[in-house]
Order: sequence, then C-alpha cells, then structure tokens
Amino acid sequence: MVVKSDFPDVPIPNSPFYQVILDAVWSHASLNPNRIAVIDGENESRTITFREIFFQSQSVATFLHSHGFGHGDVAAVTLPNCWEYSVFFLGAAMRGGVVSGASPMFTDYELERQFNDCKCKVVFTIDTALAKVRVAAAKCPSIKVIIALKSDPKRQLPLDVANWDDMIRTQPDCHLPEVHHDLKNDLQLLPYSSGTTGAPKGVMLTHYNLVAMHSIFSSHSQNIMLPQIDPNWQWDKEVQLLFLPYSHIYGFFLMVNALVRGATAVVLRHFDAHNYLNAIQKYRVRMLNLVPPILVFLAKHPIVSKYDISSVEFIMSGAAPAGKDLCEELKARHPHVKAITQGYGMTEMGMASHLPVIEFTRFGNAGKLASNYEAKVVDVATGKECGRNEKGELWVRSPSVMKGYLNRKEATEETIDADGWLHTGDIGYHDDEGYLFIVDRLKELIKVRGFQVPPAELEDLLLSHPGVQDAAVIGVPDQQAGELPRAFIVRRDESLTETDVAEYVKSKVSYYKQLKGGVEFLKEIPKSPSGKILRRFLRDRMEAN
Ligand code: AYL
Repeated sequence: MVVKSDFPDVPIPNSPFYQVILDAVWSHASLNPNRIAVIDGENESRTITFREIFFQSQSVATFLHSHGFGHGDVAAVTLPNCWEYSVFFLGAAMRGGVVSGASPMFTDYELERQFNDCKCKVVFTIDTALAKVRVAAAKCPSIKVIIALKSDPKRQLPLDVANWDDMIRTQPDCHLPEVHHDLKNDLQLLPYSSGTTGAPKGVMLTHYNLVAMHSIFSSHSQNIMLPQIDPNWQWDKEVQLLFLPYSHIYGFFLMVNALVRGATAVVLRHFDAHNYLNAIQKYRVRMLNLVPPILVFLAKHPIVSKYDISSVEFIMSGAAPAGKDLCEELKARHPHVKAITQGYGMTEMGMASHLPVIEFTRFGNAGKLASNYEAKVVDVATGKECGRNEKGELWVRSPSVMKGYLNRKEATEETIDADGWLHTGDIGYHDDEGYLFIVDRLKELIKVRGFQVPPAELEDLLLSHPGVQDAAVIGVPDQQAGELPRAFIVRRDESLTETDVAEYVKSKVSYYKQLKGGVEFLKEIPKSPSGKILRRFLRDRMEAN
C-alpha cells in the first residue's frame, strides 16, 4: 500500500535556494533597516540586522569570486553556529558554490577525510579550530583559500589565512558575471551522512531538493502546525533559539527558517544549560526545536527549576526517538507546554518526511507524512508492501530526496531504487490515522545525542590499531544520550587493555563518537557466512547480561 500525504501538494518555486532566502532577508530589511536578525546568545551586545546580512553576503560573493571560486566549487565551513555562517553560505551560494558543513568538533583526522572527499576549494573556520583545519588542509591539495573568523580580536592570524573582517569589508561588485543554475542538477548543500551503511558520504542536495523541502516545511508550519498553537502567530514577534549545529540538516533548516520568516534568532554555539535556559527566560521563547537528550534535560534536570520557562508552549523534537513516557514526564513537569511533537527525517531526504501534527494528548508518534511525499512500509523478509499498523522498512519518495551520494554510485543505488524510493533503513508503521511510529533500526547507524555515529567508521579506525585483530561497534541504550557506542574487540596483542582501546579512539575522533558505552574483548566477532557483522547477536548478548 502506498501511503499518500493527508496534506495537499505545495508548489515548488523555480528558484535557486539561496535566492529564496535572500529575497526574504531583503524584504525584512526593506520594511525596517534596523531590524535585528541575529543576537549572539553568548554575548548579547553582538547583533546583526537583516540589512547587514544582505550586504555582507554580497561582499563575501565578491571576495570569493576574486579568489577564483565559482560555479560548482565546494566551500567547507568548520564553524560553530554564528551569523557569519549564514552570511558565508549566502555569499558562496550566490557564486554557484556548494557548502559542506564539517563540524568544528571534528578532529584533524575527521576534517581531512571530509575535505578530501568533497574536494573543497575554500575552508571557512574560526581561530580556535584553525590549527586542526591547517593540519587537515595541508593534506588536501584542492584547498586554495582558508578564511578565519577571530574569536579574539587581539589574536593574530597566520599570513596565509584570510581574515573574515577584511572579507566583509570587500566592496560589493554589482557586475559580477551571472551564474546560470541548473536547479535540478546543481548542488547547493553537501552535508555528510553514513546512510544505511558504511562511512560518512556526501549527500548531494540540489537547489530543487532544498527549495522543495523548504516549501513543504514552511507550508506545514504556517498552515497546519502554528494555527493550532496560536491562530495569530507572528514570526516577527518570536525569538528562535538556534543551538542545533548548522552542519547538520536539522540545525541548518532552523537557521534558514528564522531568516526567511523574519524571526529574531538567538544563536548559541553549543548547548549550555545556563545559556539555554537563560535565553528562554529572557526572550520568553514560545517554541523549542530540539533533540531527545534536551527533552530528557528539561524533564529531569534540577537546574531547570531555577529558571522561568513558563513561556514555552510548543516543543518539536526530531533526529532520534522520543518515547511516550519521556514526553509525559516532561508535560507533567511543565504543564504550560501545550504540545510536545516529533518529526522524522533523514539527511538524505533533505530533512524530514514526517512532520509534527499537534497532538495534545497522544505522545510517541513521529509525525504524519508531509506534503509532496509518498511512503511505503515494506516487509523486510518478504519484500511485500505492508498495510496500516504493520511493521516494516519505511521507504519514501519526494522531490526533496537527494540526488545521490557524492562519487558513490553503488551506495546511491543501494539507497534509492530505480523507482525513486529512498530505503530509510528504519523500521516502523503508520497507524489508522496515519501517524508514523518508528520502532527499530535495520541499518547500522548509532545516534548519540542526535548526532550520527557510523559503526563502520569506528570499526575501520579500530582495525588500524596494531593490537586489534577484529572489531565490531554497536549502540547501547543510554538514558541521557539515547545511545552510546560500545566496541567488541578481538585482540592480536593480549596486553592491549580496554583503556588503550578507548584512548586510541579518543585521540582520533570527536567526543560524541568516543566509546562511552564500553569496550569488551571477545574471542571472535559473530559474522554471517558472507562476513557481515551480526550486530543483532551482539545486541542480544548485551541485553542478556
Ligand atoms: P540524520 N524517531 C526515531 N528515529 C529518528 C527520528 C524520530 N523522530 N528522526 C530521525 N531518526 C533517526 O540524517 C532515524 O534512524 O537526521 C533516521 O534514519 O542525522 C536517522 O535518525 C537520520 O539521521 C525533523 C527535523 C528529523 C530533522 C530531523 C533529522 C534529520 C536528519 C525530524 O523534524
């Protein structure tokens, strides 16, 4: 059975993605040149107007053009959330560029892999991450320009690194050669995701994919969600807290939404309990977009009681499962919250296939199929299409589904079939009213605090250790983080300790990929006759202990 959306299809404008954002930014600036677009949540005296965003992005475009950056070139951004990220995105996009966010939490090992994979020409970073960016960039011949933002004005930048402050002082050139976009083929954004198997891969999102996702999400939020919360909802009176990383598709779209809708964004570089709660209290924030670990925090942490967060009416969670009990606990502690909802998505969909429908009492569902989407639930053993309430692998099809994985034809064909269905690797069902429930994961992925941790990436790393003969990594449940990675190791060298293994991983990858779920030595890794790791066997073994 093919499930169709309950909501009418929305038109997809024939426009480059960045142009949709720029047009909106310009209209907010025209109505009020002093209107604040972004407040730095860690230093509230730092603000930027919509007008400044518009003009600075023209300077960025001019600067990049003068450095030979043009149509189809990739710019990597290794920055925490800040308005400079948005300005840079717009400027690079105007020149036909593709932006690939690489987390500033990444180690040089992780950065080098992404930079080399996407063959970026430019990297934009911050002085605090510059050392590791330079180590990585030294091994990436495609990189021609590094630009850095100074977190401390007194800090000197190396001579071969361009200073952001100089870049935005570039006189905008109104006569730059025009860029002709092929909207269905030209890439705009290149986030990384491991998908259903293997290492992180570049997810090719075209202008058309992103304009489609943006139109679907905007229409849903304007016509379906918000009227149920407040029929008089006015974005220009709202503050949006942006702390989910822009390098992840969820955080990126929230940033775009704030710019397009004309909300004031309070930007936090990372989640910090005090800054987060303080911002909610100070700006009387009504809507929170978050991931399940923050739901746990709001439901359970004693520090939350020290702040007045009674302004919060609507919570939208996504990127990992949020259970019914947790939502009920949160609602009981914060009765002023009218709705706690979830969306479901995947980077490869351009963000989300199922969006929240305000459900005031029934928790645990992952939303309803969005406009312009079709879905199927397919029995994993038989390949037959399931009916309502029957569990199977979820497949979706829509104009926002990625063009494919960068330079990975085989992985693309394994994920998107010949009829255009994206096989999600998630197990779930639609109930009688069309609500989605995700119950399990067929694919290898581990989700730690909503971040992707591909087991294959850690297994490759572990196998590079001389004392390791074989390795397998699975996610073990954790109340705070959702899941934590745990390694099973067959030793080559009997003197290798659990700490040695954990420290080795720690030295190479970001904190959220570390083996906080533990290390265990085995005589052999359980594998199928074809050599595939039997993760289910390891999971069952954990549950039995
Ligand atoms: P990625 N419940 C259970 N699992 C989920 C959910 C959910 N609500 N949402 C995402 N996942 C898992 O690419 C699932 O396994 O997410 C899925 O295949 O980092 C995987 O996470 C995708 O991981 C929104 C806005 C979701 C954003 C997103 C996250 C999209 C990117 C819903 O409304």
